[in-house]
Amino acid sequence: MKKISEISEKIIQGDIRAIARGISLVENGGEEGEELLKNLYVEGRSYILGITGPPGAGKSSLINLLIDKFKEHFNKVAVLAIDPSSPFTGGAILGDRIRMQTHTGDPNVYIRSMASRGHLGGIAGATKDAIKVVSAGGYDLVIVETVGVGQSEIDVVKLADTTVLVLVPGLGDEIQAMKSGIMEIGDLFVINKSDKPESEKLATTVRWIVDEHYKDSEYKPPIIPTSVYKNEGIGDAVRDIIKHKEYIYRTGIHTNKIKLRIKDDINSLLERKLNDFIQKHIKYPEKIEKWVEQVYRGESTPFEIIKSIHENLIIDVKEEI
Ligand SMILES: Nc1nc2c(ncn2[C@@H]2O[C@H](COP(=O)(O)OP(=O)(O)OP(=O)(O)O)[C@@H](O)[C@H]2O)c(=O)[nH]1
Ligand SMILES: [Mg+2]
Repeated sequence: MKKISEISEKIIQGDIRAIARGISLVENGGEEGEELLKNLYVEGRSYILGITGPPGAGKSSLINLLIDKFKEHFNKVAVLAIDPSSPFTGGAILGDRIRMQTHTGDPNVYIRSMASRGHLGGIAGATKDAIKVVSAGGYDLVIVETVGVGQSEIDVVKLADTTVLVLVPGLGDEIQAMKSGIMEIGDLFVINKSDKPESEKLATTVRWIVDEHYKDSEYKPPIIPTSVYKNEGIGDAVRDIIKHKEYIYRTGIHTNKIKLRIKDDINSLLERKLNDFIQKHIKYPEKIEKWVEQVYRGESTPFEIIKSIHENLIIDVKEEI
């Protein structure tokens, strides 16, 4: 296998195969992935667009059309389609490939389906690392597609600079559920399949909820009707996405987002390193079973065990950091 330093070098040069390899390495969440990220750490270099919404809303079909328009604003576009490996969204990976295949063969468009595999940080952790790989590879726009509205999707949404929530007519109760919270994650609301008759009613409902929710704020999310079938509204969506981008850059929101991500990177790395240290130095794998037995037999409690570990640990810090 190629050395990690060689793969890193090639990723930075924009080599597609190295980028694909790099994403697989970080998906696996092992030491090689960490080594790679050490070589290519970047934050804030690419603009990250999250596209989320219920299954079958037309997210992939929309992205396929958006990419063409985005080429006027960005040099290279990467799409990471997140597959939460849930049985409810079966076939998503194949569907995404087919729906976005217009761009196969275009060296400036990279489309990849993501899985979490062994990553400790779950799908959000794997996505976060994959964003760094494509970012280091020179993709100045990274689009992250996620399905649904569960916690893991919300975690993924937090990685984005701008989030588009795609809704479609016929959701019924889902809109009710969205009133409480989900509405907060959309910086823009796209009402797709507006070729369908009920779509206007949905747009009105969403407008009402958004107006209520954002009545005191400077930024009010736009509501954009689109139809992939009729190729309508795509230009409007791109225009409003770029407007949001400009808004967050102008107001310092973007800077804050980046600093938060950096803080998160430091914290999770520190946590992992401390955990590794503990596992290594207190012979954790050998002792854990013994401790479990002690607690099970009522001879100790988790608190007492931690106390005795703590009393026996001598951590020497060379200097104030
Ligand atoms: N009528 C109509 N159908 C659409 C439109 N956009 C997409 N579709 C159809 O909706 C279906 C789902 O489209 P996808 O693009 O795969 O939707 P998705 O949100 O990416 O789906 P998942 O990734 O599986 O959640 C496909 O059959 C599309 O052809 C639209 O504007 N109007
Ligand atoms: Mg899709």
